[in-house]
Amino acid sequence: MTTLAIDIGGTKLAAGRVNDALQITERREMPTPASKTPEALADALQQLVQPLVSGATRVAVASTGIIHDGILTSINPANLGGLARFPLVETLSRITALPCVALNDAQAAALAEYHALLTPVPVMVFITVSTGVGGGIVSHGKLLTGEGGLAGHIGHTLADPRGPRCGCGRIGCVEAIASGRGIAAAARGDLQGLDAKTIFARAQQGHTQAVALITHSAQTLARLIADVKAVTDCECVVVGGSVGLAEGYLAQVKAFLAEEPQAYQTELREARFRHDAGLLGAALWAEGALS
Ligand code: ADP
Ligand code: BMX
Ligand code: ZN
Repeated sequence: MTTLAIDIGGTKLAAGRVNDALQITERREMPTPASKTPEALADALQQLVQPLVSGATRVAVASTGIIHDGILTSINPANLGGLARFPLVETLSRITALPCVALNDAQAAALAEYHALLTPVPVMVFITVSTGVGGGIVSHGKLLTGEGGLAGHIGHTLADPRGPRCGCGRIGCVEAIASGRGIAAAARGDLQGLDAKTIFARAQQGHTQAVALITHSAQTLARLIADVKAVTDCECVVVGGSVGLAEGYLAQVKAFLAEEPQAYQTELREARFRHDAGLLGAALWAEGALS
């Protein structure tokens, strides 16, 4: 059976064909449209999946946003070009004429990473540091989605009451500081207007402000992880997303977490499936939901 898996992020759209051995046989990527209109996203998805759809028997979507009853509702619309609501399952069923399931991107990645653990643990938490900061919790083999799909949205917990306003409406969320968008928004002077990827490159060259912005992100993430440990008593936290997987980032997070009291320590790992965790998690979810 071939699953057409799709990952909708705030910066990029990815899609691939996933076989029964959970291998991605073909993979495509394109930028997420920076448009408020649902039509722009539907058009982009059509272009993305059209070369992959033949021979697939089902569609599985991992998407940024709260996913409930097949509908995407942004908690932070700024991360999705201002798009607040999108009929995800209806749109992809129409485009592909296949049965379709959808879940949040970080929840999907959590499922895949849990599946990849060599030794199962009672509680594992996945965190993506990407356009936003997302999370997924697996407890005793079960992914927590919540009744309305909100479970795991730990990027919207408080990092700093004097921090910037988050696109979700709260002040000082972890996401507003630690995410790729948060890093870029805090940049001043010669770094203003640059994206997080470029700011990481400047930090590698020793740019003082760039180094400080990344350090602030890593410290904020370490504090979040200590909070997550206190809430879930997880055995490990797996980190993904392009910021989370950037060279040297997790080492900094580890160093900041080591400064916290012993009770808040937990094992930190990079996502084994790297940038494909969302695609593979969606395919796994489809196995349970559609077979
Ligand atoms: P999405 O949020 O669409 O899932 P990513 O996981 O690629 O996508 O995260 C996008 C964010 O990561 C952007 O803020 C981008 O600037 C940043 N980014 C992309 N590549 C890198 C990199 N190599 N190093 C650091 N940051 C990166
Ligand atoms: C935001 C929120 C989450 C998502 C997280 C990471 C929106 C549109 N998204 O907190 O649902 O899991 O970003 O998303 O409200 P990504 O785009 O960085 O992968
Ligand atoms: Zn927020």
